[in-house]
Amino acid sequence: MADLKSTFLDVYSILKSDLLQDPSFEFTHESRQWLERMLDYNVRGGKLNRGLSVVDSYKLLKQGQDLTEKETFLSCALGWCIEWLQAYFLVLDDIMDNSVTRRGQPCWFRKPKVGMIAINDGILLRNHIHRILKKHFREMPYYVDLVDLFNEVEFQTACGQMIDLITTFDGEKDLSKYSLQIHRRIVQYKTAYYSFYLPVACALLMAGENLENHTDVKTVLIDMGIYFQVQIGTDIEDFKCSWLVVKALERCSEEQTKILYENYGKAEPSNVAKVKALYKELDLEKAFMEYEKESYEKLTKLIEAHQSKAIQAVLKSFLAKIYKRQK
Ligand code: DMA
Ligand code: MG
Ligand code: MG
Ligand code: MG
Repeated sequence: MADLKSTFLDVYSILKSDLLQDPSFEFTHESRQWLERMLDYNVRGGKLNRGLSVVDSYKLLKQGQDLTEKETFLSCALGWCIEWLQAYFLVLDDIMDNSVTRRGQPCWFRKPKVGMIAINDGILLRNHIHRILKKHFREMPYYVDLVDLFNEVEFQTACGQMIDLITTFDGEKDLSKYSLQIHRRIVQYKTAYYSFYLPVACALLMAGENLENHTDVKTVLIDMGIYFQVQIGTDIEDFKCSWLVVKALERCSEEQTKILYENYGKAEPSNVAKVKALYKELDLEKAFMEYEKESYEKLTKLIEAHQSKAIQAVLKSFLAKIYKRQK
């Protein structure tokens, strides 16, 4: 595993150096320096789970056969395209959410001399995905499908961001429009497509599969993405339509509903503390554990019904990773 990660990082260096020498632009020392710093900060700095899972999934599809050097390089490059996609969305998301930190560091737009230049950096990150695909995959029979896949998933993610943003800040704070259904829709579009479906879809294309024959795989992965997304973080302060708040709304008495309406979405620690105390009173932790157990069992059944053992292995490895992460 440590070995895979170092191979993966080596591929990053190659992709970065390609982009820093892109012949379509006349780089100066300054522009090259800016780009390198921007990429190292926003792309390389993540946990890399999504990117690495392309390589893992591709290996599982090859059923233990050793990957050639080229296959390793290409699967890492696709993994990096997902990391680039995520970096692009996060750089812009932090501006829109007015966030302060990301991965324990200041958000990119908060860095001195960056500010709103971060918007253009986001656009550049988006363009890099297609430059990487063109450079390394243009000759592959699955190139068109790959480009289409990235475009589709980007569109779905941007739509997820839209419904997240308009649900959260529609002029006023209105808890009455929050429901489990809206929560699921937001999470499905905003994160499940790019985090769960995209890595496996990339691996399937590399393995020569037609994605149209794998809609069942997509369904399971999107379900997984939805089931295991319970956001805690600063959801209370940010007035997010989270699983916890919709569950709380379901269980609240009239009195408790009043407390929730009065305190949800406020940054004051005393307001946040009241919401947390209410969650405790409503025993939401137990409700979540039950929900997690049920969804785990449901997903396991779905996976075991799949006709291909190799694909079962890919899906099970995803499930195992996510299930552990929540513990
Ligand atoms: C981030 O969503 C969205 C994408 C598409 C990467 P978010 O604002 O809920 O997440 P975070 O809490 O990480 O900013
Ligand atoms: Mg955010
Ligand atoms: Mg956001
Ligand atoms: Mg969040």
